[in-house]
Amino acid sequence: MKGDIQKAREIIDESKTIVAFSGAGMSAECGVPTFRGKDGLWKNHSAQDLATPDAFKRDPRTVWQWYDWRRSLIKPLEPNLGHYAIAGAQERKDISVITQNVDGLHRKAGSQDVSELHGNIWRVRCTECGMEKDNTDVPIDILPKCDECSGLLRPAIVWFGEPLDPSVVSRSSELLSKADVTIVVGTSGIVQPAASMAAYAKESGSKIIEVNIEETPGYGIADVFILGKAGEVLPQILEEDAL
Ligand code: BJW
Ligand code: ZN
Repeated sequence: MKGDIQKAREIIDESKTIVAFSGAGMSAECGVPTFRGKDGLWKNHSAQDLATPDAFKRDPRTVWQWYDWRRSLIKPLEPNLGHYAIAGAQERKDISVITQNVDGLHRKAGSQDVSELHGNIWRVRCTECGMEKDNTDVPIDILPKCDECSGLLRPAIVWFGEPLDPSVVSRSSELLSKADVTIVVGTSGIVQPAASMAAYAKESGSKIIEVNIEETPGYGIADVFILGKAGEVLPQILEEDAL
């Protein structure tokens, strides 16, 4: 691990353009539950019943109750030292964030260029007119209505079977194609199309540093794999005076 940290620091040192590509493990130490694994959300909650457009059509109340619970859980949480290490590196490097997380913690830590592939739990969108806006109410009115057209509002999150926002995908592709190094952190690398993005970066010439508490399917493409927690490893590889 010591050697891997040193190697990662060298790669980052030589890099001008960095992308931090994060998944749920990035926020795990803050107290945000991950999806897979033994304490993951999908252990006790069915993705089919909660995170698909069909589920929302069938039973919007249950889906909203689940999001209300998650919003109340996330609201008081603070970013961890890993989020802050990424935000702090902006002073020295061209570093942007592409995240699958919907919790908003990268922005809360101060990262300015954040592409949210799967949306944001603090935004709502009208199912009738498409109006989208911030909403941080906790609790939120279950079955909230649009101010403009009284249509039913939904969480502005990408559910299974839904396409990602094309403008977010194209911006992410552009960033990954230009990256000297991509730091892949805390993602199981199972959910598409996000799961293919590190490979795309690699094909475009980016080095890959992966940080995870276990090996992942994408493990093979990493130039450096660091087994450890995001909040502990990222400061060690990103902060100037960490060693
Ligand atoms: C740590 C750590 C620490 C822990 N430090 N590390 C077969 C059937 C049905 C669908 C499909 C299929 N095959 C492919 C699909 C498509 C589907 C998909 O990929 N499914 C797979 C599950 C198979 N994908 C989609 O549907 C996507 N859309 C799409 O494909 O559209 C096509 C289309 C085109 C045109 C028209 C129409 C459609 C959309 C995917 C949306 C995903 N949404 C979710 C959440 C919604 C709910 C919500 O948040 O409110 O996004 S699912 C969930 O998984 C969430 C996450 O962003 C995403 C990724 O998970 P992530 O981040 O990797 O987390 P975990 O929990 O999996 O992993 C955590 C990792 O952290 C682990 O590795 C730990 O070891 C590690 N870790 N602590 C460092 N401290
Ligand atoms: Zn509306």
